[in-house]
Amino acid sequence: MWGAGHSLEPFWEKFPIHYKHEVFELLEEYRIGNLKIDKTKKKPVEEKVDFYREEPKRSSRLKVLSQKPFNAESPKELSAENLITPSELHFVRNHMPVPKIDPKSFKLSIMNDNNGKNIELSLEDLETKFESITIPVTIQCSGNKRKYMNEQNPVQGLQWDANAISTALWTGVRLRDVLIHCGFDLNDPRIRHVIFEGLDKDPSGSVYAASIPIEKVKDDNGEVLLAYKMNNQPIPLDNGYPLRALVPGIIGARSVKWLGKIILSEEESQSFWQLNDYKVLPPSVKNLKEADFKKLRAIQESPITSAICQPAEGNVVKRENGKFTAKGYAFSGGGNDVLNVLVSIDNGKNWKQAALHKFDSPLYKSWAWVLWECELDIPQDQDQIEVVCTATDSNQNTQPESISSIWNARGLLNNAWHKVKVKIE
Ligand code: MTE
Ligand code: MO
Repeated sequence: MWGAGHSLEPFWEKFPIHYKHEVFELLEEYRIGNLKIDKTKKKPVEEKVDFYREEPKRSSRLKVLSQKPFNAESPKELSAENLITPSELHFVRNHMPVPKIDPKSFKLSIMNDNNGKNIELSLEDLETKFESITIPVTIQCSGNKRKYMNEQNPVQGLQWDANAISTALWTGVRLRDVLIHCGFDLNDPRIRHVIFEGLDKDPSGSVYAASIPIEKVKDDNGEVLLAYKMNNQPIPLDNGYPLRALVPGIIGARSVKWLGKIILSEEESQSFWQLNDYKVLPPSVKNLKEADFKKLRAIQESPITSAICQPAEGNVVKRENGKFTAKGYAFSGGGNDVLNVLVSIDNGKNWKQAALHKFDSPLYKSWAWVLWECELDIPQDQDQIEVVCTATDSNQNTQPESISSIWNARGLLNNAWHKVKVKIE
C-alpha cells in the first residue's frame, strides 16, 4: 500500500487512529493491484507488531475465509447432521484480534447514559445472583450466503457460503433481570437502545460495539442473555470468553462477544458497525460510495432462510440407486418457527416436502434452526440436476425465488432459494 508514491505504514504508525476496519474497506476500492516482492532486491521491511500474535488454537476442520481477523465457516456436512454444533466447529466471525481477558479481575460495567448511573458486576455476581437459563440458539451472520449474491453482481464483504451459521446450547442470565435487580428503570422513556461494547480493539483503541432496541430486552419473550457458557462449557475464546451478549432471533452482529460494557441510551450505538455497515441498501445502489446509510435502519431480526448442506455443489449421486437424500437447515429470526421446507429438482415446478428435525420450543421462542431431510428420485435421463430448497416460517413468510429484488451492495440477508448442482453418474 502506497501513499503519494510512498509506503503508508509510516502514516499508520503516526496516526494509528486510521489503522482500522473502515479505512481498509475504504482503501480497498482504490486498490489497483498488489506489489510483487522482488526477492533479489533488499528485504521487505517486516511488519512491526503483529496484532494477531496471540490468537487461540482452532480446529483444522473449520473452513477458513480469513486468518487475520479470523473468519471461518462450520463444516458444511456437519450442519446437515447435528442440531447442536460442537463448540470447536461453531463458525467464527471476528473483526479484530481476540482479546485476552482475565476472568478473575473481569468486571462488566453497566451504565445509564441519561443520568450517569453506573454499576459493575463480576462473573461470580452474574453466575450466582440471578436465575440462569440454558436454551438452544442459532447465531447467523447477516452475510451468510453472500457468495451467491456476489455471483449475481459483485458485493463487498467476506464471501461466505451457506455455513456462517451455527447452533449451540447457551447458558446465561436474562439481561432484563440484571437491569431490574440493579435498579435501572426500564420504563424511563429516555432509554431507547441498549448498547453492547466488546473488549476487542483495533490498533487505534476503538472497540467493537452494536446496539438493540430496549423493547427486545423488556419483551417477555425476548430472552436477551448475558451468556457465560456454550454447550455447557466456558465459551470458547473465539466466541466471546468469558461473557457475551446473546440476542436470539437477531443477526449475529448484535450478539457482542467479549462483552465489557452495556450502555442504556437514547441513541443507538454510534459504532461503524451499527451506523454504516449492517444495513440493507436498495438494489439500485450499486456502489457503497453512493450509499446514504443515515436513512436506513440497522438490521435486527433476520428473515426466513434455508440451505442445502448435503449433497454439496459438484457432488455425485449414483443413477443406479434411483434415489438420493438431500439434507440441510432452515432458520427464521424473531423467534419464528420453521413450518415447512420444500425441495425441488426441476427449479420449483414440483416440490417435495422435507421431514423436519427440531428442538421443542414454545411459540414465539424458536431461537434455533431446524434440520431437514428429503428423499428425491434421480431422473434417469439427465447427467446433472439442480437441487433447490425454500422454507416457510410461522408468520407464513417465504423465501424469494431469486436474488435480484434483494440484491444489496453489502451482500446482506441473502435468503433467496438455495441451489446446488449435483452430477448423476
Ligand atoms: N463481537 C465482538 N466483540 N467482535 C466482533 O467482531 N462479530 C459479530 C458478533 N459479535 C463480533 C462480535 C458478528 S458480525 C457475528 S456474525 C457474530 O459475533 C459471530 O459470532 P461467533 O463468532 O461466535 O460465531
Ligand atoms: Mo456477522
